[in-house]
Amino acid sequence: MITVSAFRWVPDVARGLVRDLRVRWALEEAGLAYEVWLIGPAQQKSDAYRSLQPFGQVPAYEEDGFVLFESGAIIHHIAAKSTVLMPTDDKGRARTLSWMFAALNSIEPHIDNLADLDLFHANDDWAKQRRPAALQMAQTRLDALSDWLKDRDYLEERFTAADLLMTTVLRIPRHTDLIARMPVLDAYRRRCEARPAFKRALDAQMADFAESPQAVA
Ligand SMILES: N[C@@H](CCC(=O)N[C@@H](CS)C(=O)NCC(=O)O)C(=O)O
Repeated sequence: MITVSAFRWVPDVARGLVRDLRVRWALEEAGLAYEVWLIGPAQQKSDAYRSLQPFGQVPAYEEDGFVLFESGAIIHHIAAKSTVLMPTDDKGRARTLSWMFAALNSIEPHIDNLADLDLFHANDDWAKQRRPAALQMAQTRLDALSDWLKDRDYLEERFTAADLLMTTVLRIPRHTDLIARMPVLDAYRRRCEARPAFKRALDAQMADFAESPQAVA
């Protein structure tokens, strides 16, 4: 059996964005059953949890005693089990991996940086000074992504694990109109989110939060 860790409770601003969503989505695409292990702050700090996820973050992934952490590595592992998520030829797999790294390494850090400024430091003077440059950097990367996608439905020939990761990255700045005012990226995000597996994964994450309306230890 596969088990994925997720937070029992997060504030509204994070619901639908927490990174276990990626793993749930990949498992849904691959048609693999899974259980969710809901954790709170006390478990996050525990030695037992840190032995699974060294930074105390979610998601952690366990499959019959085999443990993985880092959502990108987990998605890569799941994708290897599913032709829905990963091409079968060597070059196709390598191209998919390039785009998986691009999502997590070339785009997500700049999007995360902006979200961190906006959601956690909006009233700090240093953040107000930093924001224009952070926005410009995120915009530059998104412009390049938009250029790549302008004549394509997906990052490569068809939907892969790279599109799954990229979509979850593009969801992060939903508190802004950054993606909404980029028609190519907005249509791409919507195209990927229209997949039934995405809806099942999102519904499952939201249902777990609905079980715990209050912050808990
Ligand atoms: N690079 C990690 C990032 C995981 C991450 O940032 N998880 C967040 C939730 S989306 C978390 O656990 N935050 C709590 C913390 O960092 O203490 C991954 O992709 O798995």
